[in-house]
Amino acid sequence: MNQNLKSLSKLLSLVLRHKPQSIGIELDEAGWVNISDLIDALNASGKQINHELLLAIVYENDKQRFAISDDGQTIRANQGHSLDVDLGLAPVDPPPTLFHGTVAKFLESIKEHGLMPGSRQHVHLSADTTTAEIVARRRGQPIILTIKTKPMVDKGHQFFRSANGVWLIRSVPAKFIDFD
Ligand code: HQG
Repeated sequence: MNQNLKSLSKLLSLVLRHKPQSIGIELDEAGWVNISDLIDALNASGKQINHELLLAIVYENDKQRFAISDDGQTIRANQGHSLDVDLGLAPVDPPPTLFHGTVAKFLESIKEHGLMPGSRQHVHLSADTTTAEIVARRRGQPIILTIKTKPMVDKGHQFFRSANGVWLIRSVPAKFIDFD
């Protein structure tokens, strides 16, 4: 993906996950916005983008961060929202082990409070350690935490999987985290 597409993709993440008001649009309760309205608003705020470029950003995106509705009219972010949107995901049975990549400076707090979503709606987990490492490396030397999911499911915790394969959960109490 070239630099222009990358920076537009970052802007789309900002607008569709966190701050639609920054370009004067609103998302519906499930996080969708009309594609033409989005393009008009981006153009009005000085960003050069058209329908073709938007589709290129969506389909070439390394993490498939965005989804286009079946009728092709609307777009939303697949996960990562801080906005209170209802993605309409049904709870699914997780694999026995999931992973979370973090860094040393957060460990004490995670040991005390468990994994918390911070500004986002969910804690993000991954099914493989490689992905968890990539997530953690954004912040420094990766520390990979292992979460045994069965005891959590038994206690009624619900796991969701976003359209792009990220595991989402409201929180992970410390007792379910393997820190070794
Ligand atoms: C940490 C990117 C202190 C947590 C990535 C993490 C991912 C705590 C940070 C996606 C804590 C939150 C999400 C506690 C958790 N005390 N720190 N109790 N509980 N933390 O960015 O998982 O490129 O909200 O370990 O690739 O790092 O944007 O979550 O370090 O998939 O699509 O608090 O964002 O995807 O940070 O990353 P984030 P994350 P995109």
